[in-house]
Amino acid sequence: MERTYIKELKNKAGQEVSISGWVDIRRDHGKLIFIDMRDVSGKIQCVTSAKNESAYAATNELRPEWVVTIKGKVSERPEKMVNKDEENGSVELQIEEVAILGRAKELPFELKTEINIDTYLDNLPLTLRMERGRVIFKIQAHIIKAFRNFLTQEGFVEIQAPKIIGEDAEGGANSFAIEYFKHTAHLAQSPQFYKQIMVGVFEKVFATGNVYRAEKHSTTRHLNEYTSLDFEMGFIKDHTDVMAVENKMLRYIVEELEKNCEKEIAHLEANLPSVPKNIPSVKLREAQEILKKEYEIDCENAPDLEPEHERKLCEYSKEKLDSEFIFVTHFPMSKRPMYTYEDEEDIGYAKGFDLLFRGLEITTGSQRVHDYDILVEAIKKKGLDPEKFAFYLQAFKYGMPPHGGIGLGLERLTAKLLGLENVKEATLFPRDLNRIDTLLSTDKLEQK
Ligand code: AMO
Repeated sequence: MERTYIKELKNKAGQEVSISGWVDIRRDHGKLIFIDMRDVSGKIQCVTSAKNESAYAATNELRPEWVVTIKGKVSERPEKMVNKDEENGSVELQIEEVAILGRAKELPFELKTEINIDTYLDNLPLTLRMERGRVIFKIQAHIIKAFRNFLTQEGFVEIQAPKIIGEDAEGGANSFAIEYFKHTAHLAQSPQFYKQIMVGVFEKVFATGNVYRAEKHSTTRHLNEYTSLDFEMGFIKDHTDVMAVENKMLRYIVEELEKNCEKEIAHLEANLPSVPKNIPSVKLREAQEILKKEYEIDCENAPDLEPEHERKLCEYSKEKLDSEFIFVTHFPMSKRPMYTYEDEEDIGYAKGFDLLFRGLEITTGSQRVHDYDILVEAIKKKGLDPEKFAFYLQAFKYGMPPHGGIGLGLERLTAKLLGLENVKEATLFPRDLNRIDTLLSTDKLEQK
């Protein structure tokens, strides 16, 4: 008999079906055994009674997480047993035959139990099967899909940027060095150079891929490997064109989640934001004035925002500007990478921005320098050697349009959209200071 996906069962009362999946929960009630079965599409309650000897004996063997095929008849539940909260709450499956496809050892804990984050991370191959994990990563898949769809519709071409690079793209210290035959290479911190180079080919490009940061922070917002959603576009007037595309893209992503993930969002009790048509934007210096006036935080002349400042600015934006998003522009050039374009009308400050959402920076973007000579000078000004950037510089040597783009942290966006406290909850297999799947032994690290 052909397999029926569990979500179809509500329309199949009276029919014989065959379903396959995992035993989610088993409950014994006197002479009845109830098995909640789970597949990728949903859940269904299956039942057998001691009266059906062979079915009862086969069902009696089953334990949580065993993988089985069950044949049986779908029946309407009696009125008072209908569970309106469940998709298949009006039906159940009367078990006739059970075939075991895969057995599971005894679980270390019940999948319904509340567990702390370390236990959750130690047991990911199992804990990701819990409803919460399944829901979070299903929504995340929709975020990436919406990012792709939106940019494709806008005429951007998807590119794959390399993850092994020679020199560190951002010229910073936070890169992992790796052995590369007889050489030292680095893991990419961003697709920055390659997306810019590809503007010279396709004008508008985007990439979704893993990037690596050798940051020794152990916080709720830092990962050592994360997914960067990047786009880069040519022929812009200035950074505000880039901000406008990001604004429109965020509206699209939220709309798509509302359309496609209603149940999942409800399960997490998450509140999706409304993304304004025009996300408010302030210069860093204006932001600092606001922090002083409204919150008595004295940070004028600081080159960047501290996490507490980001939280307060978002609070302000929500209350006073009716937006959970706020752009902060014009950071000092000294704090921005060498490819950042300086504002001719505000010398010393960048035509670049951060986007803050619900208290956290989720994006950095800017207009880029596209003139070869100016870029060489900018590299030197940062104390870097243009020779080392010769490969990247070819793009500029041979003609580039004014362009700009963004990098958006997928995990930070997911966490903030869904109200998760830690970005690790929005990362399938998080890598941090102390963990690559399993906890790293400090002894081993020291021996190396
Ligand atoms: P930046 O370094 O600001 O900019 O990174 C862009 C966005 O990536 C996310 N992010 C992180 N997420 C989790 N863990 C981390 N350790 C981490 N570091 C950064 C944040 C951040 O806003 N090349 C530029 C982008 C550009 O200008 O196009 C860049 O990478 O959400």
